Amino acid sequence: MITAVVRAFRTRMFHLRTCAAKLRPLTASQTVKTFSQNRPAAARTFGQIRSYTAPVAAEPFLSGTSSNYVEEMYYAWLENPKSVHKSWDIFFRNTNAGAPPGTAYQSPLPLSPGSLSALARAQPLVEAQPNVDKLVEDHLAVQSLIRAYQIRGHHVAQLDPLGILDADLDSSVPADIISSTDKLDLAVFKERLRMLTVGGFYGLDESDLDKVFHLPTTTFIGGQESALPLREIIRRLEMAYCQHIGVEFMFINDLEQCQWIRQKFETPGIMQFTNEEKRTLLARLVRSTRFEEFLQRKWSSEKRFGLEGCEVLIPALKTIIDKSSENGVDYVIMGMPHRGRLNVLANVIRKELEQIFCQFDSKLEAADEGSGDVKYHLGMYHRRINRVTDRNITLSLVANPSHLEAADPVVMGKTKAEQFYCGDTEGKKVMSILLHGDAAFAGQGIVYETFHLSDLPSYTTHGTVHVVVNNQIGFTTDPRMARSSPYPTDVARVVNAPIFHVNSDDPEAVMYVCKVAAEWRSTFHKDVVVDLVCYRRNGHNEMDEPMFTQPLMYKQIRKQKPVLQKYAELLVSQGVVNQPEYEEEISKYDKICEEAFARSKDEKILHIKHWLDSPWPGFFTLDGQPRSMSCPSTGLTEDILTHIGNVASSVPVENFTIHGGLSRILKTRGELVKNRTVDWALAEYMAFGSLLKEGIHIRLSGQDVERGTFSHRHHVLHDQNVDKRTCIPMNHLWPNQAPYTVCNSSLSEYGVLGFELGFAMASPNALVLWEAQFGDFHNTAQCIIDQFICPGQAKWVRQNGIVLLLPHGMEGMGPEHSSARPERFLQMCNDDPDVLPNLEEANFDINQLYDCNWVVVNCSTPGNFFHVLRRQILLPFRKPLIIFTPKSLLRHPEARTSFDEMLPGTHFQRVIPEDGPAAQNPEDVKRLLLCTGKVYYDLTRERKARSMVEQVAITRIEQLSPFPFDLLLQEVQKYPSAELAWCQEEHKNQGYYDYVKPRLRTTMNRAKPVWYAGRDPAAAPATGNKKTHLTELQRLLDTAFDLDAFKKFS
Ligand SMILES: Cc1ncc(C[n+]2csc(CCOP(=O)(O)OP(=O)(O)O)c2C)c(N)n1
Repeated sequence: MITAVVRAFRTRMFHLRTCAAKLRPLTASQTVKTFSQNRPAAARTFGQIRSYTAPVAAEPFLSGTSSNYVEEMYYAWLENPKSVHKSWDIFFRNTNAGAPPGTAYQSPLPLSPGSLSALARAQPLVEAQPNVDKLVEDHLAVQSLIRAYQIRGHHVAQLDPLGILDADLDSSVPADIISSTDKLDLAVFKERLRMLTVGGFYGLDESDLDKVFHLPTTTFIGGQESALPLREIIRRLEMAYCQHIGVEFMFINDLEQCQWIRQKFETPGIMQFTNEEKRTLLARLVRSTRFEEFLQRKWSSEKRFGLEGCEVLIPALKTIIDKSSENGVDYVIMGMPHRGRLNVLANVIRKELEQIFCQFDSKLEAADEGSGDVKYHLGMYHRRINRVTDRNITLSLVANPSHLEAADPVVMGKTKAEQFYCGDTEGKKVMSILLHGDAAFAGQGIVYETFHLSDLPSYTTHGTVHVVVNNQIGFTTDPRMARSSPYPTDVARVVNAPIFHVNSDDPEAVMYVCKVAAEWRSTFHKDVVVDLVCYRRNGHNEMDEPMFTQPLMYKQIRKQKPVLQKYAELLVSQGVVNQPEYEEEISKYDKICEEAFARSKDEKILHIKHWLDSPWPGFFTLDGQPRSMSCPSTGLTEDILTHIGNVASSVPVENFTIHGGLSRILKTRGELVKNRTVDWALAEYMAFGSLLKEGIHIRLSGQDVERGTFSHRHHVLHDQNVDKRTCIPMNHLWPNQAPYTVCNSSLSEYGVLGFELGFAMASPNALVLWEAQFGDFHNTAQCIIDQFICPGQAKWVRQNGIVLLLPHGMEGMGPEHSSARPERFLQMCNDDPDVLPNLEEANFDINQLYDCNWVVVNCSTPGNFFHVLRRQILLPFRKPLIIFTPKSLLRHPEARTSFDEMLPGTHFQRVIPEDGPAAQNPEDVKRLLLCTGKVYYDLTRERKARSMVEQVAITRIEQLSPFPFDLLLQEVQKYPSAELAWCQEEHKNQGYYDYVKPRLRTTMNRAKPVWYAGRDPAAAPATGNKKTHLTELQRLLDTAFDLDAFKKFS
């Protein structure tokens, strides 16, 4: 049946096309060319419009979008002949009646506005010979015109409150829309209309302005009407797209989403506010404005990065939150830069004002350890009732460094985690809002990386609302020097996020846009951008003189009436509030500030802890201390080890065909388990699997982590016969285990590491690991390492237990694929190289861990890797853990650990002492070689080859930082006659030497020199030449075992 209808329709459409094929076509050149006239910014006037009348028979009339239009009409006509314009009705009737091509059309009647009813009286004249060409062209022109506004209307919207800059950095008016800068200047408007219509772009003429045109289904400007006179069509398009809101959305390749947006902005009268809403908006503006004024009055010489010029940000955020709360969200996680941050804390998050004010008192002593941070970087967590919706809402502002946009992925990661832990799989309860500056949004690559996480299954937070405080300046730099894209927001287009530009001096337009943005997010669960085009009333900070660099802009700003004043005047003129009510609102808030200020003077101490963005209830004692200062054994029972090993070497689902090569790998694993040993992959499996049993969620993310860059892991099995069928055996270990997430990430380090750090923030009861691909690729995430991981606790009190797995090793693979740059991590450790800690202290090792900023290890055995992963969770506090992981050791036959070293009672070994013949007769040992990681295997092989097992002892430092002073002191004392040498495969200015040497000297009270056996200093981390690599290796081994090597220096 359906097929028959479709066939009939196709035949009819073919006939329609044939009828229309004789009509004069719109040419390709007409559609492709851009008709822009460049004009100075201040004068968007009407330029010469090119006329397109030359007939070119380049394409049949009814192809492409033109035919879509006719088809659309035809469908509508089939459903209801009255729903289309009379002329189309006639056309389709004539066509169906078999009228020959070129004769089916009849011109529409010219109508003046208000005479729509005349249309209904039009009669079909099958036998008449209408001006078919013109009619069809006119309809298509009107459709194109509507589309042109939808696509390009934002280019002429009045977005700059100062009226001097174009938000899109382009002063030209697109030639296919009618708009003028000054909507009130009717003369200008008419002139533009005349130029565009009369013989202009659309080939319409003035008489067409009063003709009625059927509206396509791709517009909502008609409201209840399905047809409008052209003049009214243009007016409504101007109202929808060229006022104070610029809607950029036509790049979105989803019809439903485009329709949704059109409906939100085109429907006549849709932007309505009740008096109550207007009064709330005014009150919020009062708070926002008076807060900055209060700070300015009290601390006129303090930097606060005030919001003046974008005070509307506060009601904007509150509207987004209100609307989202109404739609079911009860947790909002926010990230933002410096600008307006204190105001957001005070008026959006509702941090107690006295807590904010006392941050301005530099004499207050900090109660917490660490260096703290400036007041406009601190985070915050607050739960309260949303007054508009009467629902509970939790707001969290993530602490951030000065590095603009660096917090973006962190916020996303934290949001993802919060969603994960409350089972919010669609982002209906937890959402994120990210604030940006215009210069930073356009300039910082992390913005792009973060956008690219937004729709990936293991990273999506189901839509972020981005708000750009677009004050049209970045410090002193003009946007024309700061970006190559028209808007600072263009980066969002890559993920099909709609972008709503809005003039921030029109608070109601801002509120409307924010409401739509929140609705978009809750409807489609995708990102959306609100671009608040505003200005910055002061310099970059309150001390800065902006007139040095932006004299004209700032002359204009001096004249600019503050938005609060403008809006108050508007509401007074509308009778929504009266002047005394407005003044009362102001004095009420001023009083609140004054009272809080008085209370802030009573504060004796500054508690950074009050500024935590992610409290971990129950993990610490009530006063924030660890519940113990010890760590239980990290070993496991034989049963558990065997069970995990068996699952790791099998396929735990039925009818699942794995690759033959993988079968062999699993078989080898099975044999290892039978032999009660583990290799690297199995050790990791055992650590993860056992923690999952204990209810610890594990998330491993990074490039190609599912298989493992070196093809050793294979945590996700792929059915060789069924597309996309996978199995994660780790999730089949125990009946009530915690979930295991393993996810290949996008090819990003900065974004993904930031994301995982944010994920790890949310809960202490999860092991979150990020694995770098290998070598020094992690350095593109350096900002996350330097700004968050290394100093995070010191700056913001928040602990974080993220684990970085950094494949490292000099194996002749060239400069970038070799070194994970241990020197960088070690150089940032906070332990003092020159001071020997009190080694007698109880729980010395745990205290050391508690005091450090992060833990750096390089394990030489799979067993130790297993223990350190488990220790990470069994410790009563959280520290970032940096692990240099091996490459060749993954398959090295000697890099195996027996179950015996993983049983209950066993621990992570910070140092693995020599246990061979040298250790039996330590007095005879001539040299104690200290090393870390894989070089140990080269050294033992060489020592054996040289038969020096009694003369040379080799001890491994597995935990580099905090430095195991206690264990090394024992080692050094054990070999009284031995020279001490540090051996590493890295170059001398890299690796561990500079870190280890002073600490070893301190350990033995500088009694002996610490010699060096390793590669010479170098600029690059490794040679790209395999032979050179081997020569260098042999040279360092020669030095390590030449007992005369250091004589010349002593
Ligand atoms: C990554 C980074 N580079 C440079 C700076 C120094 N800096 C601080 S604010 C600023 C200008 C930011 O402009 P914009 O993003 O437009 O925000 P606005 O200050 O205008 O609100 C710059 C360059 C920084 N904080 N972070």
